[in-house]
Amino acid sequence: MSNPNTPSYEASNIQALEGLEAVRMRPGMYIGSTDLKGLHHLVWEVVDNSIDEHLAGHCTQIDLIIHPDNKLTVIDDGRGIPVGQHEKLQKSALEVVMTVLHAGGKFDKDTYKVSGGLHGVGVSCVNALSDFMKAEVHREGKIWSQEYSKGIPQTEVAAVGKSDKTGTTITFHPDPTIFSNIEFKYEALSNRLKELSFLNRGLKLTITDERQKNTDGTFVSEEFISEGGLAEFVKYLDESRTPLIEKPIFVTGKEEHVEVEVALQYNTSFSENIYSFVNNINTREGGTHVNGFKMAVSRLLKKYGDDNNLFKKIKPSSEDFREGLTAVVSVKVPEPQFKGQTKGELGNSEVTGIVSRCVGDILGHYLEENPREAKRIVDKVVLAATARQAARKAREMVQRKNVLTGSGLPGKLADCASKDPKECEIYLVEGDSAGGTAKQGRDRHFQAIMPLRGKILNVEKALEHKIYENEEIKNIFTALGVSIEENNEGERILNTQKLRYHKVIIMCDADVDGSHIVTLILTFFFRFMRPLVEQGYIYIAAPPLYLIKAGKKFQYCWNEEERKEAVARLAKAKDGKEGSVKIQRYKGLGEMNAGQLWETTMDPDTRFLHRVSIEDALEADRIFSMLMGDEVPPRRAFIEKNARYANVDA
Ligand code: 0RA
Repeated sequence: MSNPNTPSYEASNIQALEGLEAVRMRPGMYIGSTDLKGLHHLVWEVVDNSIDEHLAGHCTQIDLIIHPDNKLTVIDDGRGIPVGQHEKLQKSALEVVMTVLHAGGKFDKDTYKVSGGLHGVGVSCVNALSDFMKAEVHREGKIWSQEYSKGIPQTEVAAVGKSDKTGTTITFHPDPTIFSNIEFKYEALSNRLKELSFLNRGLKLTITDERQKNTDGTFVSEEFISEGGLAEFVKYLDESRTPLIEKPIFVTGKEEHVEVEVALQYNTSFSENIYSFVNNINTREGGTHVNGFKMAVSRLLKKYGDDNNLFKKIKPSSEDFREGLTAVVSVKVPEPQFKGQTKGELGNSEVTGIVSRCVGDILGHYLEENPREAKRIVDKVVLAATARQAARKAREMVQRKNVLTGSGLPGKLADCASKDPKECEIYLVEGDSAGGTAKQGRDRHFQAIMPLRGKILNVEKALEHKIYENEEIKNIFTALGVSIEENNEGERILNTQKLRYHKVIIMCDADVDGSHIVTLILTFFFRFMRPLVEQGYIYIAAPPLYLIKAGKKFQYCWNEEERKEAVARLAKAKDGKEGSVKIQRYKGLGEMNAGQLWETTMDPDTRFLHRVSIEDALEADRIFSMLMGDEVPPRRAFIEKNARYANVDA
């Protein structure tokens, strides 16, 4: 009889198969979704394993290659996945790591694993969702290789050559029967690699896209390596803002196996931007590490201001201490607990005190040793507190006025008949004339229209109380039924309980000006109504770019591909000549009549709506600051880089 605690070779195979089958049956449970996000999740799952090798001190470079056939390769120079016999399961450890769910982890305990978060399901999960995968390991003087399909080994683990290096190379092809789209997005991958380079100082990350060539014939590629780490990250985030102090303040520390790294900088703007990470994973909802950070900032700045008699009659709220603050808080926690709706919030309570102490120590010394900088920061806090008092008065004026004027809805709003927010939509339309067309075209039962003059929404340089005096902004607040309130700590909270529409749809022209207006409006939402973005209420409408006509037949097109296809098809149906097909390029919404606007852009059965993610809004905010901010060089670089998009209209 064999030991019942030791599964036989057969039994272990059955277990592995059942695990893989579970992943294929319910991929969403393991990787969140099977859309583009889920697809990219596969990549991060593999990359995370290589980053773990780096965190353990064994890997200096990770290369990512996108192949033309939608295969993707991740190469690292770590120790290589062990290839020896796995005692219990009686097969190569490589095969175990690649095919047994949750077996991918290291066998040593002192490394920081990302498990427990969104990632950390193991490379076997990626294997299960790939119709092809190959692992190549350089280890013990040899190259070892094994191939898989849908997680099932297609070959034995075999030595296929000699090597004097160590490392792991994983290549996979996502299973097209699982994913709706298997085309990797270069931008998404390269943005995250850049972020990872800041978070892992000294680690070299490269990306090569074999689908795209430069003019000199080489493949499009980038290389990221950050010597400055988080301080450089903060500089990058604040590229287009004016810094208040010369260099970011940098904090590192370690307590009870928790590693803390923080960089912070104050700028002359009025917004607060805190990015936080746990074991390299973005914690969008913050958590105990961010709380610890905020506590330390308030505590130290308050003490400094009090000791030096800088506050006089003003009593700053905790938010006032963070106006114009950009910070990155990164912690490494051995066993992170994630909470919240999207598991984007760190829960480990011991981390609050650890971060607060580390930041407090270093910030305290910094303020004592740099009195000029300290004064500048505290003066900014005083300004924030003063402005907040003015803003409160302005807000109260606006909100009181609404009560006095009955319904208080803006005159420009063409409201819908339904009063059930769940079914109601509001279109924020750029320009009065397009607004008029939308009013005629809409289904007035559930669609409300509010014309906007987007350019007036320029919120970059305005003081907060000025913002509430802006007619367009007041209209948006009252039409949506949301208000800003203060809690006991003086923090501003967006009250969305009376939100009147569950879809807020931004509709602008499909040209460069229109996309600037979208950026502007998104930036406004990001800064003043962020919860609406986070809760998924904000959408962007997609008007068509072309109308293709041939005789009585016509077709709307949303991109170049569709246009080409439609021209060819309609020409064929008519007389075979492309010349007899008429192509109308829609530049503005104004070029469509009410019926056309309804059928292409507003009819829920046929329209395309893009739901705005917090990442979209964040990027809009960055672009916006760059276009509107004080610093000219990044703006020029941005416009030059994006000139090719601008040409669409030329
Ligand atoms: C298990 C144990 C060890 C390393 C790895 C797995 C490992 C996994 C991946 C996945 C991608 N790259 C990787 N690199 C390493 C420790 C090996 C040792 O102790 O030598």
